[in-house]
Amino acid sequence: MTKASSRLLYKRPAKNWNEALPIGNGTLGGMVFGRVKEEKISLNHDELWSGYPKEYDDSGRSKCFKLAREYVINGDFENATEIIENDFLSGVTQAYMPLGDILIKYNDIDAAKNYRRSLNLSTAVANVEFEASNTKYTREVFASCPDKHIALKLTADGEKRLCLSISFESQLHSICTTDGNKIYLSGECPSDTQHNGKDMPKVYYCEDERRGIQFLAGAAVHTDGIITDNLQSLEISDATTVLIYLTAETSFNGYNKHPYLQGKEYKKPCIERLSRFDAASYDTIKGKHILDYKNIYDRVSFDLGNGRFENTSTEYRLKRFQNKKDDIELCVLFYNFGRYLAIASSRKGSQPSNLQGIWNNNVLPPWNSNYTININTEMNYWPVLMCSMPEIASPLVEMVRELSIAGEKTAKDFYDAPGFVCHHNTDLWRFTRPVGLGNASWGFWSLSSGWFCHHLFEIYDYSHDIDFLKDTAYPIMIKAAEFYNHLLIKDKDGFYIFAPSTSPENMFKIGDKRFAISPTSTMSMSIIKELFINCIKASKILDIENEFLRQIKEKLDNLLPLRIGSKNQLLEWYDEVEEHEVHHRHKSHLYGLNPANEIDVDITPELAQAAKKSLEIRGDEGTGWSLGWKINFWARLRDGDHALKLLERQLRYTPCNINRISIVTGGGTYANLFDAHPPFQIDGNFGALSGITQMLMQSYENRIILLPALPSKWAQGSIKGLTAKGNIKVDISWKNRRLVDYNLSGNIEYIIVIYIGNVLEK
Ligand code: FUC
Repeated sequence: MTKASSRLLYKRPAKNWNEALPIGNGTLGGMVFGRVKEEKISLNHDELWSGYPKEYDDSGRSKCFKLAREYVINGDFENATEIIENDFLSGVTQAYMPLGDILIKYNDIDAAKNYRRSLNLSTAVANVEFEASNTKYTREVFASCPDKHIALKLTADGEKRLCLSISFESQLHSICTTDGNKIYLSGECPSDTQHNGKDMPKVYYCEDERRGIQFLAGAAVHTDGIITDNLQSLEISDATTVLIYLTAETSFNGYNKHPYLQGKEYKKPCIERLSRFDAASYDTIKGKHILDYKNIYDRVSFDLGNGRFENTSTEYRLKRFQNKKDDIELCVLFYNFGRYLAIASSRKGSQPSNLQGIWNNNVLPPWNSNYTININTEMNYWPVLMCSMPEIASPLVEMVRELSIAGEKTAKDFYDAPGFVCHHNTDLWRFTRPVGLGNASWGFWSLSSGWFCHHLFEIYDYSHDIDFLKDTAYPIMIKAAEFYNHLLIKDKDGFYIFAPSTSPENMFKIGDKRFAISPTSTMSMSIIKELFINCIKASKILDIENEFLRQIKEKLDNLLPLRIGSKNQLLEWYDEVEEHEVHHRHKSHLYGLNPANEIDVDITPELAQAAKKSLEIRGDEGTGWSLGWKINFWARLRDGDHALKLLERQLRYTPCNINRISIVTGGGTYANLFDAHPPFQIDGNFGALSGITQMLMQSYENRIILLPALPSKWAQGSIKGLTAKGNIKVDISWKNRRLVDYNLSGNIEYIIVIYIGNVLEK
C-alpha cells in the first residue's frame, strides 16, 4: 500500500473543525487541528447526550392510527394526514453533545516553516511537525482502544525547549481544576434539547432531579521539564518532551437508568485510569494501540495505484480531482479512510456511530447528531461485514436489542400491536416514538425495526454463527415481525398491505396538494417481505416450527408485490402518483435492490430494469449519503462506470465554510475527507465504502460475483481480504480490466455459482 492511499497529508493547519483530523477509539473522539501556536483538539465522548430516560403517556394514540388507516383506505388522504400530524406524532430525540477542547498554547514560537500535518491510516496515528526558531517541533496523537486514552507526545529538538500551557474549554456547564500534574474538566450535559419545529432549538439545564449526564475528563502530564500548577491550567517549561494522557468517564448507566439519580460512578474510574501510566508507558500504549488497530484494518488491502501523489497534500489532490480524474488512488484513500472511520467510531462496548460518527463540536448539532434510522445509521453499518470488520457491528446489535425492549410500549400505545417498533430516529435513550414536529413524511415511518433486522440476519449470513442467530438475532426478528404481521390488512385485490405508509421523506401530488401518507409504500412492503423471508429461513436453520411462522408464511405468499409503472419504473407508492420531488435524495422504493436483494440482475432481470429506470428518473445528484447509496445501486446493476461517476461526484471538493444544512448544494467531500451532506454527515463515507466494495465483489447466499462493476478507469489493481457471505475470504486481482487471479478461502463448499463480471464461471 502506498502512502498516497493510506495517509492524509496537509501542508497547513486546519482553519476550522471541518479541516481537522479525526481520531477515535469508539468512545473517545478527537479532532486534531495542528495549529502552530495553539494546538487544539476538539474532544468527544460517545455517552454525552442531553436528556435522561422519560416515561410518556401515549394512551389513546392507537385510535388515531386506526382512524387514519380508515381514511387512507377510503382515499381521504387529507384527513389521514391531519390526524397523524396533529394527534399521533409526538416527542423529539435528544442531542449528542461535544465534550470540549484541550488547548495547548506554545508560549514562544515564531513563524513556522516546513509544516506538515498527517493522519496515517495504517497506524491510526496523527502527526504534526514544523520548524521554528531553529527548532524542530513534533506532535503525535492517537486514541487507544485497549487503554481507553487519547495520548499525545510533544517534542522540541533544537535551540528552544517546550514552553507551553495546557487547559480545557467546554461549551457545556463545567469547571476546570488542577491537581499536581493533572488537569480536570468536570461538567454536565443539558437536561433537555427542545425543538418546536419553528424556532431555533434550545438546550436547558435543570438543577433538580431532571439533571442530565455528569462527566469528568482529565489529562495527566509527564515531562522532563517543569510543571507549574496554575489552578485553571498547567504550565510546562524547559522541556524537550511532554506526554499527555487524556481520558473521560460519564455517569451514563444505560438507556433506561437516570444518569443523575441512578448514575454510575464515573469520577473514580477516570482518576484511577489517569494514574495508571507514567512517562515510561508511552511506547507500550502506542504499541498496543497500533497492534489493536492493525488487527482490524490490515484485514483488507486495496490497490489501484502507483504512489504518484504520495507527497501531495490531500486538499490539493481533492481540488485537482475536480478537473483531472487521473488520481485514482484518491478513491483508494477515500476507501481506506472509510475503514479507518469505522474502526475509530464504533468498537465493542461503545455506542454505535451516529450521524457524525463520534465527532461533533456543536451543542446544537445538525439533526441533533442523533441516530436517523430511515437510512443514515443503517448505511453506517453497510460496509462492516463485507470489509471483514464484524466486531464493528456489535454496538449496533446492542442498540437494536435495547430498541426491541424500549419499542414494545410504543407498539402497544401507538398501534395496539404486539412486538416492538421504532420510527425514523432515536438517541442514547432509545427513543422509539414517532417524532412530532408536524411532518408525516419523515415522522410517520415505523419500518426501522424491520430494517434493523436486515442487519441482524446479515451478521448470521456472513458468519454462519448459529449461536448468534439463535440467541440474539432470531428473537428480535420475530418480535419485529409480530408487529407487522399484526397490522397487515388485505387491500381491494386481496393482497396484504401495511397501511398507511410513507416512503421516507418524499411526497406525492394529487392535484395541487402534496401528501406523504399512502395506502402503502414499496419500501414498507419490501422491508416486511425481507423480514418474513429471513424469519422463515432462520426458523429452518434453527429447526423451529410454530403457528406464528405458519401465519407469516401465508401472508408472505400474498404480500403486495413490486409493481412497474407506465414509465417502466418501479412504483414508489400504492398508486402510480406524481412525485412531488422527482429528484428526491431518498430512493426508498429501491430498498429491494440495495441493501436487500429482492431485485437481482440475475434472478429478477425485469425488476432490475425497472429499478434502473427509477434510478435514471431520480438522476445523479444528491446529498452526500444519497450519492453513496447510488454508488451501491449502480454496483448492483453491474454498471461500474456509472458507479464511478457517482463516486467522483461524491469526491467533489466542498469548501469548509459550507456546513449549513443544505439539500440543494449537493453532496461532496471536505478537505479532511469527511463526507459533506452538507453539513458533515458520516454516512456518506460509509455508503461510499460499501459501494466501492460492491463494485469489486458481491455475495448472495450461494453466489459470489467477482468484479461485478469494474469501471474502465480502474484497469488494473487488486483487493484482498474481503468477506463474502458464509465467512469466505476473497482476494481478487485484475489487469487490463480482466481478472488475473482470485482466491476464495473458508467454507466454500456451499457456493454453487461464481460470476466474474457478467460471465458465469462455475
Ligand atoms: C434524513 C435525510 C436528510 C438528513 C437527515 C439527517 O432525514 O433526508 O437528508 O440526512 O436524515
